[in-house]
This record gives sequence, C-alpha cells and structure tokens, in this order.
Amino acid sequence: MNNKEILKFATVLDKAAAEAKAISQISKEIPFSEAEAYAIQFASMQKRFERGEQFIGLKMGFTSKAKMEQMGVHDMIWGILTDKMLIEANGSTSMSKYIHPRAEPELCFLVKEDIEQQIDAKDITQYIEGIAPALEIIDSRYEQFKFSLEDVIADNCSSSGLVVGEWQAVDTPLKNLNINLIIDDKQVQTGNSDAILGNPWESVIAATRLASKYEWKIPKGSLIMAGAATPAVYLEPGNVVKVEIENLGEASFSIL
Ligand code: OOG
Ligand code: MG
Repeated sequence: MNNKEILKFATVLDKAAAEAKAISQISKEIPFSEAEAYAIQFASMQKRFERGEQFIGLKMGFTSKAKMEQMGVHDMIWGILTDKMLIEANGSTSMSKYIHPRAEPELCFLVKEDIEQQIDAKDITQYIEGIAPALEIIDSRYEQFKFSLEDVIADNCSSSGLVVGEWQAVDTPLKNLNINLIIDDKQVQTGNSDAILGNPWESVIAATRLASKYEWKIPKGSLIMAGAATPAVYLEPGNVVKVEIENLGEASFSIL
C-alpha cells in the first residue's frame, strides 16, 4: 500500500465511524500488512485530533483466548482512546452513535508517570496510579462485525466507548478475580482476570512493549484498557450494562 492508499482508507474509516455507517472489509479489496494497518489507524486518528478530539489513552485487544476465539484472530492489538469515547460512570449513551455496538467487561489502569520504554513486571506498579473496573463499547466499522486482524487494527480496534468505575489502590491483588458482565440485571458473561494474559498486569506490560516498539510515549494520566476477559455482547436500546469485578467493584452505563 502506498501513502495515498493509506490516507484513502483512513478517510473511509474516519467517515464510517463519524456517520455510524458500515463499510466492507479493506482486506477484501486489497491485501495489506500489519504495519500498514497501524499506519491507517494513526492517520485516521490524526483526523480526529485535527477536529479537536483529545488523546486519553490506549486499549489493548485480544489479550484473552475468549476474545481471540470469538473474533477468529490470533494476535494482540492496540488502539487509541479519545475523550469523545468516554461515557460518565452510570451515565448514558445513544444507540444512534453506533452501527452494531457490543459491550465488554474490562479492567482499566491509570498511568502515574510518563512511560517511554518497556517496563518489566517488577517495576510496572511504580508507573500506575490506580486500577478500576471498566466497560468498553466496541463497534466495528465493518459490515457484520467481520474482519481480518489487519482490518480491525486499521479500524482503531473497533474502539467506540468506555466507562471507568472508581479507582482502587494499585496493590489490589488482580489474580483469579471473578468478572461478570450484567445486562438488565441478567448475567450474560462471566470470566476470570487470569484469562487476560494470565494476569491483567501483563497487558499493561505489553502496552509498554508496543509503545517502545513504535517509539510512542504513554503520557502521565493516560488510561490503559487491558482487554476483555470474556466474549463481547451485542447491545440493544434500553439496555443497562454493568461490570462487576471481585476486589475492584462495579461500573455501569445505559444505552438509549
Ligand atoms: C476488536 C477489539 C477487541 C478486546 O478487549 O479484546 C477488544 C473487536 O473485537 O472488535 O477490545
Ligand atoms: Mg476491549
């Protein structure tokens, strides 16, 4: 793919997201590499920044087998979160903003100090301020929510919305925690924190590895979403969506 094509697809994806209108998979039109996929992602996010959206953090994706199997992909991915995606805890969002939204139960980490290099397991807690229960709304811009790994990377990893609950202490044990996704008072998914790379901290470490590989700084105050421990669930207007995580508490939103 040349630069012109990268910009073309970045524009197509940006428009699809802004208008909540699905497009066909890029990979069906032209094969492209993972590096080209990230170039499309950055170029399309650049358009949002130019319109005044603010970077608020990063999200890791496919950090659990449950998610990889649900979507038929084999590798970890990362995407960019902006202020426009943030939904207040216990707040609401509107179905009209999305194509076919799904919710995922997640853990969110708050970065305490700029991260500019790969951090290992023994030092990572020094860079994190708190951990919170969170929900992510993913909304693939591709028809039928179907994509290749490159397609979904180009589409900023389906990022569309997030809700972050109350921050808990950084020394909160994260091993073997029950995670429940509840919609309209019904438990629709249940999982365990160990499903996220064996330990959700590994997802933060992986984010630092990617940041160093792409020569990106993760600034102080950034959020890092660790990735879902369970498959994602489609949303319908009127749903009240809640995550409950042992030791961490809960977070919720409704979709109107
Ligand atoms: C891609 C996003 C995956 C996660 O938590 O694994 C993701 C998708 O499934 O559309 O956010
Ligand atoms: Mg996610």
